Amino acid sequence: MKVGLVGFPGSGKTTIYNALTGQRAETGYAGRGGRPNRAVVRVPDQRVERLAEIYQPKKVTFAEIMFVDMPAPPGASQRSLDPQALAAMREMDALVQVARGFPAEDGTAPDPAGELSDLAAELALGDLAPVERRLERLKKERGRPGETELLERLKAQLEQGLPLRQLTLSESELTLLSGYRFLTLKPLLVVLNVDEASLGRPLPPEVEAAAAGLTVIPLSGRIEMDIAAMPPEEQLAFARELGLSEPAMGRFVRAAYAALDLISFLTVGPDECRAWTIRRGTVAQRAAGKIHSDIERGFIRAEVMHYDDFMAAGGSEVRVREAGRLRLEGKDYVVKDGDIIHFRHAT
Ligand SMILES: Nc1nc2c(ncn2[C@@H]2O[C@H](COP(=O)(O)OP(=O)(O)OP(=O)(O)O)[C@@H](O)[C@H]2O)c(=O)[nH]1
Ligand SMILES: [Mg+2]
Repeated sequence: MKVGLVGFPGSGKTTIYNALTGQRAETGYAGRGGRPNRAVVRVPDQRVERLAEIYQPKKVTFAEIMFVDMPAPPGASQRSLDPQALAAMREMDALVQVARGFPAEDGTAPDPAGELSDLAAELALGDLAPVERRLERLKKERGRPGETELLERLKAQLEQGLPLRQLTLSESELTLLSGYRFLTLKPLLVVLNVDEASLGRPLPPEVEAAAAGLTVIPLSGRIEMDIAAMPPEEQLAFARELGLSEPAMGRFVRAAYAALDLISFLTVGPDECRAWTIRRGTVAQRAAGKIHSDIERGFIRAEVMHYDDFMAAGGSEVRVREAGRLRLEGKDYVVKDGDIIHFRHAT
C-alpha cells in the first residue's frame, strides 16, 4: 500500500516521514525541491511474531506500507499545491495530511484548522477540473448511460468544496469513475504535528471541526523522529518516559488501519509465516489473489482457523481441528481480521 504524506510547506511532512520510517531525510528548507522520499516499513504485528515462534519458518514476512514524502517545490507559496504535486498524489492509495501545530521557524503562528480547510479546497479543485473537462466533451459525444448525471452530481459536490468520499456511490458508479483516481475519494487521515508541550492535550475544537469526521492523530514529529533514530531496543522505554504508550509507528499504523478499513489475514507453514493486508469485506477468492493470481484463478476452497482459536488451542492445528474450529469456506466467504488461511487451489 502506498501512503502519501501531503500538506503545505513546512508542516513537518519530512519530519513525520522520518518518524514513521526511521529514515534520516533532510528536513527544513534544505530538504526542499528534491525528489520525493520513499521508504517501505513493516507493519508491527505481534500475531506474526507469535506464529513464527510456533512454526519456526524459514522466513517471516510482515505486512508493508510504503510512505512517500512529497517535497514542496522550491519557493512554494504557503497554501497551494502545484499540478505536479496533485499528479503525484493521484498515484497514492491513501493520503495523510500533515498539519503544522507548532510555530514555524520564522515565528508564524500555527493554523492547523486553516491548513485542513485550505487543503480540502485544493483537492476539491483538483478533482473538479477533470470532471468539467469530461462534461464539456459529453456535450459533443455520447457517454456511457448515466454518465452525465453522475458527473453533474460530482460537480455540484466539488463546487461546494466538499470531498467525493462523502457521496454515496454504488459499485458500478465507482467502477465508472475509477480511471479518474479522484483525490477526494482517497482515504484521508490527518496528522496534527504538535509541539512537545502540547502532547496529551485534547484536540482544539476548531481542528476537530475542520477535520469534519476524519481521523486526527496528534504526534510530535520532532520527538518521534528522535525516537525512531534510536536503537530499536531503546525506543519503547524512551517513548514511555515521555508519557507516550509506544513510538509513533505503532500508534499511527493502528489508527491508519482502522481509518482506512484495512485488516490482515495470515498464512503459516514451515516455509513462511506472513501477514497480508486487505480491505475489510474482501472475499476469500479475492484475498487469495493477494498471494498469487494463480491461486485466485484456481481457487477451490479456503481452510480457515482464527488466530485466537489457534492460540486458545495451544498453537496446535490438530487441536483446532478436534475442537471443530477449522472451517472450510468457499470463494464468497468474507475474510476476517486474524484469519489464518490455507488456500486449496487447482494448478
Ligand atoms: N518545534 C517543532 N518543529 C518541528 C516539528 N516537526 C517539524 N519541525 C520543524 O519544522 C521545519 C519543517 O519541517 P519539515 O519536516 O522539513 O517540513 P516539510 O513539510 O517536509 O517541509 P517541505 O518539504 O519544505 O514542504 C523543520 O525546521 C523542522 O525541524 C515539531 O514537531 N516541533
Ligand atoms: Mg519536506
